[in-house]
Amino acid sequence: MNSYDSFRQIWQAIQKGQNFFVAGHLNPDGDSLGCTLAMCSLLERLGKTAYAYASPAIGTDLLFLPGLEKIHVNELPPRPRFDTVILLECSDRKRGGDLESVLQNARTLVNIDHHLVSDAYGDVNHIDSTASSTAEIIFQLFEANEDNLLPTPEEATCLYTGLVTDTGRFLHTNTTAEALRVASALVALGADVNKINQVIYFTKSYTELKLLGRALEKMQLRFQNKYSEIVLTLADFEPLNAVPSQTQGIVSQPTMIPGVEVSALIKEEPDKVSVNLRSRNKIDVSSIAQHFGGGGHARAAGFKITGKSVQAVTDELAAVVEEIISHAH
Ligand SMILES: [Mn+2]
Repeated sequence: MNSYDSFRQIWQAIQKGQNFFVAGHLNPDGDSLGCTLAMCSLLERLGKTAYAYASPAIGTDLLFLPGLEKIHVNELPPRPRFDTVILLECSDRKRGGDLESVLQNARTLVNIDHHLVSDAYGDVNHIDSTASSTAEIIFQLFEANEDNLLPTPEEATCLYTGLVTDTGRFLHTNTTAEALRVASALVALGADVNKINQVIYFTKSYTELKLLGRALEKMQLRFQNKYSEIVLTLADFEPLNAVPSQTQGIVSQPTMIPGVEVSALIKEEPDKVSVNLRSRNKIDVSSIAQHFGGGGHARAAGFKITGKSVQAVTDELAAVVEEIISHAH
């Protein structure tokens, strides 16, 4: 099915439904939240009702997003009966959390995603792994609409946030001509680029900067300096009163070192170990993440493990990375 067909099916699903449930993935990032908000705003403009959901929490750097107060954080509806459920950014039907009660009662399930390995679990699916972000796809969906509906300035701000965060401020290899074209169109439609840049990129707390310092201090290069490993334990977080979500951006730092192919940030959390992976250019880290039950993109991926020590996870990951690095040319 080409994208024209799936966009047409999505518009048909939007026209047919009245009550919508819209959600992105767990631990929502800028793309997930931006798309959820833009989609809800669009649905409301069309006279529909939309229940926006995110779980378990929203990062402080995303609280500026227009319409954020409409999101039900960690709060599922008491009577989960919706005509249509729109899942964004969810490579499988569990990525949004425990939504089975909502999904099973929905008449139509729409799945819109750009992840490399994504199940076509919806009644209507639009999966495009060439898209930089789901925000890029949502903008294309607008363009595929026959009534000349365009994003409002607020919706444009939400979608631009998805684009700028998923492309790492237009620095990652997914910064395609199409990504830039969509970004340009969103700016023309009134996306508040200055505010987005100020809040997301030019604001860091004292704690976050101290944590960055601690992380860089602990960075180790292994396997002919092709693998960078940073392990942050509870003993690193506690003295700073820091939480694992305050490590954003840290994992990308080591990939600036020439020769480093894979960077891993391994975080000990009270109930699990979570790992972020980045690749400089050759190695597909999503396949490494999948090995451990996680997922993501070729250049950015991650996974979480419960019931294992941080040392065990560190060792198992290193063994997998060593194997892959030794076979990469
Ligand atoms: Mn995304």
